Amino acid sequence: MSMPARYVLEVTMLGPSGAGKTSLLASMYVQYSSVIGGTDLDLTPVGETAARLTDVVAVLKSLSRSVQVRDRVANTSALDLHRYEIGVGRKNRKSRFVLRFTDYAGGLLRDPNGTPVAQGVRNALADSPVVVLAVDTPSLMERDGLYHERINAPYLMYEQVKEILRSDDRPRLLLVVPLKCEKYVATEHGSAELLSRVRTGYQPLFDHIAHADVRPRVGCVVIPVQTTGSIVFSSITESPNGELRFHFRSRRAGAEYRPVHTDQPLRYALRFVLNVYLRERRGIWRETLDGVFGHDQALERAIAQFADGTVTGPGIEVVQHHPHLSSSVAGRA
Ligand SMILES: Nc1nc2c(ncn2[C@@H]2O[C@H](COP(=O)(O)OP(=O)(O)O)[C@@H](O)[C@H]2O)c(=O)[nH]1
Ligand SMILES: [Mg+2]
Repeated sequence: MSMPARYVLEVTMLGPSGAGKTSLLASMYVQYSSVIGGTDLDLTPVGETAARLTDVVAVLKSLSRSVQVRDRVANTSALDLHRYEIGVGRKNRKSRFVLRFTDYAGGLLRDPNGTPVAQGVRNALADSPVVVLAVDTPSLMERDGLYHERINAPYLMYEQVKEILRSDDRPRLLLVVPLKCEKYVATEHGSAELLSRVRTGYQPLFDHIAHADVRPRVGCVVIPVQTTGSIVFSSITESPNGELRFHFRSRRAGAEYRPVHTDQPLRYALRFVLNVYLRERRGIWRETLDGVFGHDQALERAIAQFADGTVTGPGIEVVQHHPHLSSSVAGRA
Protein backbone atom coordinates (compact mmCIF):
# COMPACT_ATOMS: atom_id res chain seq x y z
CA MET A 1 0.00 0.00 0.00
CA SER A 2 1.33 3.38 -0.87
CA MET A 3 -0.33 6.61 0.08
CA PRO A 4 -0.53 9.57 -2.28
CA ALA A 5 1.81 12.36 -1.17
CA ARG A 6 -1.04 14.51 0.01
CA TYR A 7 -1.74 12.15 2.88
CA VAL A 8 1.78 12.15 4.20
CA LEU A 9 2.93 13.95 7.31
CA GLU A 10 6.70 14.23 7.42
CA VAL A 11 8.61 13.92 10.67
CA THR A 12 12.34 14.36 10.31
CA MET A 13 14.71 12.77 12.76
CA LEU A 14 18.03 14.55 13.13
CA GLY A 15 20.86 13.27 15.24
CA PRO A 16 24.00 11.19 15.00
CA SER A 17 24.00 7.73 13.66
CA GLY A 18 23.90 5.28 16.56
CA ALA A 19 21.95 7.62 18.83
CA GLY A 20 19.02 5.20 18.79
CA LYS A 21 16.57 6.84 16.38
CA THR A 22 15.43 3.65 14.71
CA SER A 23 15.16 1.94 18.09
CA LEU A 24 12.99 4.78 19.30
CA LEU A 25 10.56 4.23 16.44
CA ALA A 26 10.57 0.50 17.01
CA SER A 27 9.87 0.82 20.73
CA MET A 28 7.22 3.40 20.06
CA TYR A 29 5.51 1.09 17.66
CA VAL A 30 5.54 -2.04 19.84
CA GLN A 31 4.56 -0.13 22.96
CA TYR A 32 1.81 1.68 21.22
CA SER A 33 -0.93 -0.86 21.70
CA SER A 34 -0.38 -0.88 25.43
CA VAL A 35 -0.34 2.89 25.83
CA ILE A 36 -3.21 4.06 23.66
CA GLY A 37 -5.67 2.51 26.04
CA GLY A 38 -9.23 3.44 25.30
CA THR A 39 -8.61 5.92 22.50
CA ASP A 40 -10.01 5.34 19.09
CA LEU A 41 -6.65 5.72 17.39
CA ASP A 42 -4.69 3.07 15.58
CA LEU A 43 -1.19 2.85 14.13
CA THR A 44 -0.37 0.50 11.29
CA PRO A 45 3.09 0.18 9.79
CA VAL A 46 3.13 0.52 6.03
CA GLY A 47 4.91 -1.95 3.76
CA GLU A 48 8.35 -3.03 4.89
CA THR A 49 8.24 -0.86 7.96
CA ALA A 50 6.58 -3.58 10.07
CA ALA A 51 9.27 -6.17 9.42
CA ARG A 52 12.11 -3.71 9.87
CA LEU A 53 10.86 -2.38 13.18
CA THR A 54 10.08 -5.86 14.46
CA ASP A 55 13.68 -6.88 13.74
CA VAL A 56 14.96 -3.89 15.68
CA VAL A 57 12.78 -4.75 18.65
CA ALA A 58 14.15 -8.28 18.66
CA VAL A 59 17.65 -6.81 18.94
CA LEU A 60 16.60 -4.48 21.75
CA LYS A 61 15.04 -7.33 23.68
CA SER A 62 18.15 -9.42 23.39
CA LEU A 63 20.23 -6.46 24.53
CA SER A 64 18.17 -6.38 27.66
CA ARG A 65 19.10 -9.92 28.47
CA SER A 66 22.80 -9.63 27.90
CA VAL A 67 25.17 -8.58 30.61
CA GLN A 68 27.63 -6.57 28.62
CA VAL A 69 26.52 -4.69 25.58
CA ARG A 70 28.73 -3.19 23.00
CA ASP A 71 27.34 -0.16 21.43
CA ARG A 72 27.85 1.49 18.13
CA VAL A 73 27.97 -1.66 16.12
CA ALA A 74 29.13 -1.30 12.53
CA ASN A 75 27.50 1.72 11.04
CA THR A 76 27.82 0.90 7.42
CA SER A 77 24.72 2.74 6.38
CA ALA A 78 25.80 6.21 7.40
CA LEU A 79 24.87 7.60 4.01
CA ASP A 80 21.56 5.91 3.57
CA LEU A 81 18.23 7.51 3.96
CA HIS A 82 16.00 5.54 6.30
CA ARG A 83 12.29 5.90 5.94
CA TYR A 84 9.66 4.37 8.14
CA GLU A 85 6.00 4.83 7.41
CA ILE A 86 3.27 4.37 9.94
CA GLY A 87 -0.37 4.72 9.02
CA VAL A 88 -2.63 6.60 11.42
CA GLY A 89 -6.35 6.20 11.57
CA ARG A 90 -9.23 5.15 13.74
CA LYS A 91 -9.56 1.65 15.05
CA ASN A 92 -10.91 -0.88 12.60
CA ARG A 93 -10.63 1.49 9.67
CA LYS A 94 -8.21 2.15 6.92
CA SER A 95 -5.38 4.50 7.82
CA ARG A 96 -6.29 8.09 7.13
CA PHE A 97 -2.75 9.37 6.73
CA VAL A 98 0.85 8.28 6.97
CA LEU A 99 3.47 9.53 9.36
CA ARG A 100 6.70 9.32 7.45
CA PHE A 101 9.72 9.30 9.70
CA THR A 102 12.89 10.10 7.83
CA ASP A 103 15.74 8.91 9.97
CA TYR A 104 19.12 9.53 8.54
CA ALA A 105 22.68 9.70 9.64
CA GLY A 106 24.54 12.87 10.41
CA GLY A 107 26.99 11.98 7.63
CA LEU A 108 24.46 13.07 5.06
CA LEU A 109 24.31 16.55 6.44
CA ARG A 110 28.03 16.97 6.14
CA ASP A 111 27.84 16.42 2.43
CA PRO A 112 28.18 19.91 1.02
CA ASN A 113 27.50 19.01 -2.58
CA GLY A 114 23.98 17.84 -2.16
CA THR A 115 23.77 14.30 -3.46
CA PRO A 116 20.24 13.31 -4.43
CA VAL A 117 19.89 11.61 -1.05
CA ALA A 118 21.02 14.71 0.82
CA GLN A 119 18.60 16.71 -1.25
CA GLY A 120 15.84 14.29 -0.29
CA VAL A 121 16.64 14.91 3.36
CA ARG A 122 16.53 18.64 2.89
CA ASN A 123 13.14 18.41 1.21
CA ALA A 124 11.81 16.20 3.99
CA LEU A 125 13.11 18.67 6.55
CA ALA A 126 11.47 21.60 4.81
CA ASP A 127 8.16 19.74 4.83
CA SER A 128 8.27 18.61 8.45
CA PRO A 129 6.13 20.47 10.95
CA VAL A 130 7.84 18.37 13.61
CA VAL A 131 11.58 17.84 13.83
CA VAL A 132 13.01 15.32 16.27
CA LEU A 133 16.58 15.87 17.41
CA ALA A 134 17.96 12.65 18.89
CA VAL A 135 20.72 13.03 21.45
CA ASP A 136 23.29 10.37 22.27
CA THR A 137 23.02 10.90 26.01
CA PRO A 138 26.17 9.13 27.27
CA SER A 139 28.25 11.32 24.93
CA LEU A 140 26.60 14.38 26.40
CA MET A 141 26.93 13.31 30.03
CA GLU A 142 30.00 11.19 30.53
CA ARG A 143 33.47 12.58 31.18
CA ASP A 144 31.97 16.00 31.43
CA GLY A 145 30.71 15.90 27.86
CA LEU A 146 34.09 15.13 26.36
CA TYR A 147 32.57 13.28 23.39
CA HIS A 148 29.52 15.44 22.90
CA GLU A 149 30.82 17.53 20.00
CA ARG A 150 32.43 14.61 18.28
CA ILE A 151 29.37 12.38 18.49
CA ASN A 152 26.36 14.68 18.67
CA ALA A 153 27.72 17.40 16.37
CA PRO A 154 25.60 20.09 18.03
CA TYR A 155 26.75 22.84 15.67
CA LEU A 156 25.82 20.83 12.63
CA MET A 157 22.38 20.24 14.14
CA TYR A 158 22.08 23.92 14.93
CA GLU A 159 22.92 24.81 11.33
CA GLN A 160 20.30 22.39 10.05
CA VAL A 161 17.56 23.73 12.24
CA LYS A 162 18.55 27.30 11.44
CA GLU A 163 18.36 26.57 7.75
CA ILE A 164 14.86 25.12 7.98
CA LEU A 165 13.61 28.00 10.05
CA ARG A 166 15.09 30.51 7.66
CA SER A 167 13.44 29.01 4.61
CA ASP A 168 9.90 29.93 5.63
CA ASP A 169 7.90 31.10 8.62
CA ARG A 170 5.69 28.12 9.26
CA PRO A 171 5.05 27.02 12.84
CA ARG A 172 7.27 24.16 13.93
CA LEU A 173 7.82 21.88 16.85
CA LEU A 174 11.30 20.79 17.85
CA LEU A 175 11.44 17.69 20.03
CA VAL A 176 14.83 17.15 21.62
CA VAL A 177 14.99 13.50 22.61
CA PRO A 178 17.87 12.21 24.75
CA LEU A 179 18.25 8.45 24.15
CA LYS A 180 20.11 5.68 25.97
CA CYS A 181 19.49 7.79 29.04
CA GLU A 182 18.48 5.08 31.54
CA LYS A 183 21.36 5.81 33.88
CA TYR A 184 20.65 9.52 34.12
CA VAL A 185 16.90 9.64 34.55
CA ALA A 186 16.80 7.18 37.43
CA THR A 187 16.46 10.02 39.94
CA GLU A 188 14.88 13.45 39.87
CA HIS A 189 18.26 15.01 40.46
CA GLY A 190 19.70 13.07 37.54
CA SER A 191 16.87 14.20 35.28
CA ALA A 192 17.45 17.83 36.21
CA GLU A 193 21.14 17.42 35.54
CA LEU A 194 20.39 15.89 32.13
CA LEU A 195 18.13 18.77 31.23
CA SER A 196 20.71 21.30 32.22
CA ARG A 197 23.36 19.51 30.14
CA VAL A 198 21.02 19.46 27.16
CA ARG A 199 20.60 23.21 27.51
CA THR A 200 24.32 23.91 27.61
CA GLY A 201 25.22 21.26 25.04
CA TYR A 202 22.86 22.78 22.48
CA GLN A 203 22.93 26.36 23.64
CA PRO A 204 23.33 28.00 20.20
CA LEU A 205 20.29 26.08 19.02
CA PHE A 206 18.17 27.09 22.00
CA ASP A 207 19.35 30.68 21.75
CA HIS A 208 18.40 30.72 18.12
CA ILE A 209 14.85 29.47 18.58
CA ALA A 210 14.39 31.90 21.49
CA HIS A 211 15.25 34.88 19.29
CA ALA A 212 12.39 37.37 19.00
CA ASP A 213 11.94 36.68 15.26
CA VAL A 214 11.81 32.93 15.64
CA ARG A 215 10.23 32.30 19.02
CA PRO A 216 6.59 33.03 18.08
CA ARG A 217 6.57 30.15 15.60
CA VAL A 218 8.69 27.50 17.30
CA GLY A 219 7.83 25.31 20.26
CA CYS A 220 10.37 23.04 21.89
CA VAL A 221 10.07 20.13 24.30
CA VAL A 222 12.83 17.98 25.77
CA ILE A 223 11.68 14.36 26.13
CA PRO A 224 14.17 11.78 27.41
CA VAL A 225 13.06 8.35 26.25
CA GLN A 226 14.25 5.01 27.59
CA THR A 227 13.98 2.68 24.64
CA THR A 228 14.93 -0.39 26.67
CA GLY A 229 14.35 0.72 30.24
CA SER A 230 16.68 -2.03 31.34
CA ILE A 231 20.15 -1.28 30.01
CA VAL A 232 22.30 1.32 31.72
CA PHE A 233 25.48 2.91 30.57
CA SER A 234 28.57 1.51 32.27
CA SER A 235 31.82 2.66 30.66
CA ILE A 236 33.64 4.02 27.64
CA THR A 237 36.74 2.53 26.17
CA GLU A 238 38.90 4.05 23.48
CA SER A 239 41.22 1.87 21.46
CA PRO A 240 44.70 3.12 20.46
CA ASN A 241 43.38 3.96 17.00
CA GLY A 242 40.78 6.23 18.52
CA GLU A 243 37.77 3.96 18.15
CA LEU A 244 35.21 4.67 20.84
CA ARG A 245 33.14 1.97 22.49
CA PHE A 246 30.28 2.69 24.81
CA HIS A 247 29.49 -0.22 27.11
CA PHE A 248 26.17 -0.86 28.75
CA ARG A 249 24.98 -3.41 31.23
CA SER A 250 21.72 -4.82 32.39
CA ARG A 251 20.21 -2.85 35.25
CA ARG A 252 20.02 -6.09 37.19
CA ALA A 253 20.08 -9.78 36.36
CA GLY A 254 17.05 -10.66 34.28
CA ALA A 255 15.93 -7.06 33.86
CA GLU A 256 13.17 -6.95 31.29
CA TYR A 257 12.72 -4.85 28.20
CA ARG A 258 10.52 -2.10 29.54
CA PRO A 259 10.59 1.12 27.53
CA VAL A 260 9.57 4.34 29.20
CA HIS A 261 7.98 7.38 27.55
CA THR A 262 8.35 6.10 23.99
CA ASP A 263 4.84 7.40 23.32
CA GLN A 264 5.51 10.96 24.46
CA PRO A 265 7.20 12.34 21.34
CA LEU A 266 4.27 11.11 19.26
CA ARG A 267 1.70 12.61 21.62
CA TYR A 268 3.38 16.01 21.58
CA ALA A 269 3.85 15.87 17.83
CA LEU A 270 0.25 15.00 17.04
CA ARG A 271 -1.08 17.59 19.46
CA PHE A 272 0.96 20.32 17.81
CA VAL A 273 0.03 19.33 14.30
CA LEU A 274 -3.65 18.95 15.13
CA ASN A 275 -3.67 22.43 16.64
CA VAL A 276 -2.01 23.93 13.59
CA TYR A 277 -4.70 22.29 11.51
CA LEU A 278 -7.59 23.41 13.71
CA ARG A 279 -6.40 26.91 14.50
CA GLU A 280 -4.51 28.18 11.50
CA ARG A 281 -6.92 28.35 8.68
CA ARG A 282 -4.35 29.94 6.43
CA GLY A 283 -0.69 29.48 5.75
CA ILE A 284 1.55 27.03 4.01
CA TRP A 285 0.68 23.97 6.08
CA ARG A 286 -2.95 24.33 5.07
CA GLU A 287 -2.83 22.09 2.04
CA THR A 288 -0.77 19.38 3.71
CA LEU A 289 -2.92 19.28 6.80
CA ASP A 290 -6.24 19.40 4.98
CA GLY A 291 -5.13 16.30 3.11
CA VAL A 292 -3.92 14.61 6.28
CA PHE A 293 -6.90 15.22 8.54
CA GLY A 294 -9.49 15.53 5.79
CA HIS A 295 -12.11 17.14 8.04
CA ASP A 296 -12.62 13.81 9.75
CA GLN A 297 -13.86 15.00 13.11
CA ALA A 298 -13.91 11.59 14.72
CA LEU A 299 -10.23 11.25 13.86
CA GLU A 300 -9.56 14.72 15.25
CA ARG A 301 -11.18 13.68 18.50
CA ALA A 302 -9.22 10.45 18.66
CA ILE A 303 -5.95 12.31 18.13
CA ALA A 304 -6.86 14.99 20.66
CA GLN A 305 -7.61 12.30 23.23
CA PHE A 306 -4.35 10.55 22.55
CA ALA A 307 -2.51 13.88 22.78
CA ASP A 308 -4.07 14.53 26.18
CA GLY A 309 -1.79 11.80 27.49
CA THR A 310 1.27 14.06 27.31
CA VAL A 311 3.12 14.35 30.60
CA THR A 312 5.74 16.71 31.98
CA GLY A 313 8.50 16.31 34.59
CA PRO A 314 10.91 14.75 35.77
CA GLY A 315 13.04 15.11 32.71
CA ILE A 316 10.27 16.01 30.27
CA GLU A 317 10.12 19.76 29.95
CA VAL A 318 8.59 22.30 27.63
CA VAL A 319 11.62 24.51 27.15
CA GLN A 320 9.86 26.87 24.77
CA HIS A 321 6.14 27.12 24.93
CA HIS A 322 3.99 27.59 21.87
CA PRO A 323 0.20 28.04 21.89
CA HIS A 324 -0.16 24.90 19.76
CA LEU A 325 1.30 22.84 22.58
CA SER A 326 -1.74 23.46 24.70
CA SER A 327 -4.58 21.01 24.87
CA SER A 328 -6.93 20.98 21.90
CA VAL A 329 -10.64 21.47 22.27
CA ALA A 330 -11.35 18.77 19.70
CA GLY A 331 -11.02 16.05 22.32
CA ARG A 332 -13.91 17.44 24.27
CA ALA A 333 -16.29 18.15 21.46
N1 LIG B 1 22.17 0.53 25.53
C1 LIG B 1 21.23 0.87 24.69
N2 LIG B 1 21.47 0.64 23.41
C2 LIG B 1 20.53 1.02 22.54
C3 LIG B 1 19.33 1.62 22.93
N3 LIG B 1 18.61 1.92 21.83
C4 LIG B 1 19.35 1.49 20.80
N4 LIG B 1 20.50 0.93 21.22
C5 LIG B 1 21.55 0.36 20.39
O1 LIG B 1 22.24 1.44 19.80
C6 LIG B 1 22.62 1.13 18.46
C7 LIG B 1 22.11 2.17 17.50
O2 LIG B 1 20.71 2.19 17.51
P1 LIG B 1 19.85 2.68 16.25
O3 LIG B 1 18.44 2.72 16.69
O4 LIG B 1 20.18 1.87 15.06
O5 LIG B 1 20.43 4.16 16.05
P2 LIG B 1 20.22 5.17 14.84
O6 LIG B 1 21.43 5.07 13.99
O7 LIG B 1 20.11 6.53 15.51
O8 LIG B 1 18.96 4.81 14.12
C8 LIG B 1 22.05 -0.26 18.19
O9 LIG B 1 23.09 -1.18 18.37
C9 LIG B 1 20.98 -0.43 19.23
O10 LIG B 1 20.78 -1.79 19.52
C10 LIG B 1 19.11 1.83 24.32
O11 LIG B 1 18.09 2.35 24.78
N5 LIG B 1 20.11 1.42 25.15
MG1 LIG C 1 18.70 4.33 12.23
